[in-house]
Amino acid sequence: SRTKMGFNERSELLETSKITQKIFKLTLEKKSNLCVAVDVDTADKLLDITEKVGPYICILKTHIDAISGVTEATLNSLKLMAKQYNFLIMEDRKMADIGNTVKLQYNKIVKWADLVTVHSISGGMMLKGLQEVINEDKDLLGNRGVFIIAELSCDGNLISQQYIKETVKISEEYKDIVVGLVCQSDDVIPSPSLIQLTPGVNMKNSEDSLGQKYQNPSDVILTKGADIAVVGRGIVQDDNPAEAAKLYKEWLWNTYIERVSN
Ligand code: 5FU
Repeated sequence: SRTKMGFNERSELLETSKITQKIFKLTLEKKSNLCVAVDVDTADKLLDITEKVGPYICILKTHIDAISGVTEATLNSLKLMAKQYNFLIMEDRKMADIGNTVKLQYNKIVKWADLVTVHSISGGMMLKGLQEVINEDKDLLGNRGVFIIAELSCDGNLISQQYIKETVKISEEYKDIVVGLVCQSDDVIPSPSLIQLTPGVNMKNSEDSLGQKYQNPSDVILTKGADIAVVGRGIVQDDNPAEAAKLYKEWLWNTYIERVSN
């Protein structure tokens, strides 16, 4: 099964896309399957936290529209740090509109973010819009990828079993750009060539006051099937974000090793 296979083996599968291979390779090089959600409110904090957690992460996840003061220079600094510390940048935009609109939005994001998230609500044509943006530029081919939201971590969300099934189908139709699914359980992703990204991870809390549900690093990797775990406030709001990132990184990676070695 997918969860028993190592990232190395999965990266060598014929159906694994170039950009997915790049992610697998990066996790193995850094021994990190930690994605940090830098949910802060200013550009200065964004760069400050990124500098601190950079050495420990495979992906840095942003909600750039929630951060004030972000300029071209901010995005350039972010890209430089991504190079320096060897991580990918993902804009958690959760695009959800018709193909043409999504294409316009993605034209901006594609310049600085390696990865982007989308909702499948509008169906496959939206993915086609993204594919067109990527195919227009030779340098982007194989260097840009999409995570599709199949499940949400929050209480009371409206996603149904049927919606999840249809979402998986779409992900398989656009395998050249879809690197994986954002989901909460190990039975959503059928193919070892796709990555399970799972948010809602925290060692100290089990929920927040607005419906977020947390699991600890062991559970999320061992029983919920996450390949890469997303941690936000557990790291960003810690007194020492670098130490916290290191702790989460080691716990998550050791659990992944445990999962694939028995
Ligand atoms: F798709 C999802 C989801 O189902 N749950 C999430 O929490 C995305 N997220 C994001 O992960 C959310 O928008 C935050 O950026 C992050 C979780 O942050 P936390 O501080 O660890 O709760």
